[in-house]
Amino acid sequence: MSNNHDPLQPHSHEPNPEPPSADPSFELVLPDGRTQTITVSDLEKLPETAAANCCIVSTGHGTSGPFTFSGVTLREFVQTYVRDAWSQAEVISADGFGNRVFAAELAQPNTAGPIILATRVDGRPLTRQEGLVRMIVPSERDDALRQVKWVGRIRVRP
Ligand SMILES: Nc1nc2c(c(=O)[nH]1)N[C@H]1C(S)=C(S)[C@@H](COP(=O)(O)O)O[C@H]1N2
Ligand SMILES: [Mo]
Repeated sequence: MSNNHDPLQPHSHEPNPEPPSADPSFELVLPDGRTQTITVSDLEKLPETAAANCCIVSTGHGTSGPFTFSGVTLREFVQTYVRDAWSQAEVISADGFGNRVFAAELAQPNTAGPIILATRVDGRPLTRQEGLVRMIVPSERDDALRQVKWVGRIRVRP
């Protein structure tokens, strides 16, 4: 994927199998522009929520799952770190793949399960290759365009 491609715009369905780096830490950009590094152990200090029956539906590559992913909900994560009012979070990987989540989506959790920052799958730690830290959107059933592997930056917009 080219470097000048906007990661939040629609992209090809060709999933990248290789992590862009070895370190699963990511950058949090707060609404006032300050930044902070978030590690896997920071996430593991927050309440853990499981989302069962999650499938990764890849166009042209078949479906994998169902999996039970677990980690902190994106809602609790943002509530822990962000004090200011916010409207949306851009969840972006260093390989140029990303997705936007609106605050309103988190306020009304989908019956399929909440959006989580997954650190575990089926009760064991997620490997870096598998996407650690991976955003999981259980309501997305016909594509995997929101299932962002290797979260590298979460920018929370005012
Ligand atoms: N960072 C990142 N996340 C990504 C992608 C990618 O290329 N990079 N591809 C997406 C697409 S199109 C698919 S189908 C799934 C593939 O997930 P899998 O590798 O677990 O099968 O990851 C999604 N998340
Ligand atoms: Mo895909």
